Amino acid sequence: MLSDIQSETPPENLAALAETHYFAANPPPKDLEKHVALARDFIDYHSAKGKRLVLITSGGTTVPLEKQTVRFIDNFSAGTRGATSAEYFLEAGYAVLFLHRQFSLLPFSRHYSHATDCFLDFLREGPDGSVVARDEDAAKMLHVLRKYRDARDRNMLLLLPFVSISDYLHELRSVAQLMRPLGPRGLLYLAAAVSDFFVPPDRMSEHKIQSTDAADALKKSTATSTRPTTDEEETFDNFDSSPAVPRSKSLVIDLDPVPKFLKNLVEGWSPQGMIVSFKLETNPAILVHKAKYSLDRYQHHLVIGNLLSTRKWEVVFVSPGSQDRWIRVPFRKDGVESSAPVADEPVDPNSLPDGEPEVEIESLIIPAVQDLHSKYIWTVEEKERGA
Ligand code: 9Z3
Repeated sequence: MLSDIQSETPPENLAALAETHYFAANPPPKDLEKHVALARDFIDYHSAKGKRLVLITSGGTTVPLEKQTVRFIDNFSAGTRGATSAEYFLEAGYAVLFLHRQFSLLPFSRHYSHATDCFLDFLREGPDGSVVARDEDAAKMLHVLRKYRDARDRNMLLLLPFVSISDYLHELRSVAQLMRPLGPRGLLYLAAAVSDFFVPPDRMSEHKIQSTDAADALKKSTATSTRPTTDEEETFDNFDSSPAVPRSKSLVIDLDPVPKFLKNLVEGWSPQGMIVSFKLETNPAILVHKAKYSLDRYQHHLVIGNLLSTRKWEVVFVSPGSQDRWIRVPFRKDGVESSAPVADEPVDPNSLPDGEPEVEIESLIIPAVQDLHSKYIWTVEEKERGA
């Protein structure tokens, strides 16, 4: 049992033990080897050129309830933060490895793929049966198209998908380890919404969990001779062994905590890269505290805190040895310019205008992260020069 081994293991080895156990017990995604080969080529290509490279994680991880998965628990995230950030990182000259939840928003296509921005709404029939952009949308579409083509043609963007929490962790570990040759020029920007709880494989049903007892009789009759024995008859319900309407079962799900691998990431998988994590909360009273707690516990470089209700309007940067720094998009409500919010308190969501901000907050976040990354590279290289 892992718990027996844990009680005899010094604390510094516990993270390594949890890692060995988790990755042995939870099978890798079937495309891991293919993804690793793609990631290796991409990273080596940019590393050889001395470029900066950012691994962005984006979208929510799922927690399957069955091995042949019909049902799963999901984490909130459309992938907006990750996909939008990717565009601004490309703009800033970074190569971008985009590890994202399958079918979540992607850089560039995000402008035309949301349910309210269906790409078909931007098109019209042209002459001779051709399809062209509508006149009013053409300029923006051309702008997005050019940036997209440029990123692809210069091999600046690699897209790798994941679905479940275990896919995500396998992919993250492999890619982070491949980033070592980049040294401090590697940046990990962890915006994915990662499940905290999961069903371990030894407790996971192989097949679809049944919601009624309708299949029970079949199991009994196929498992035995055609005529049930007295014992089997007794296992049937004593008031109605074959009800006309199958009875519904309630489902109680017992989830284990997902091991916290940020420590392993910081110390083992990517010891030289700069690591930025996001902290998502819904309660404004605990956001900064939780961000600081995370920084203290994992000893990485920056936590960007955000609240579900205001995440497109403001975030807070929490980093070691610095004042907390709120980054906000300017806004107007009812035609009035926002007065500067209290410096170190979350904005009241009721004071925000309806709809989307006029400025994407990632256009402010990425230059600020880039600035910290420059300082980080300088500090690491200075240390190496001194050593
Ligand atoms: C975030 O906090 C992201 O900013 C959002 C973005 C998920 C809110 P959208 O994709 O949403 O734009 O719709 N991501 C991190 C969430 C998370 O799971 N963080 C962990 C935690 O809070 C730490 S790694 O414990």
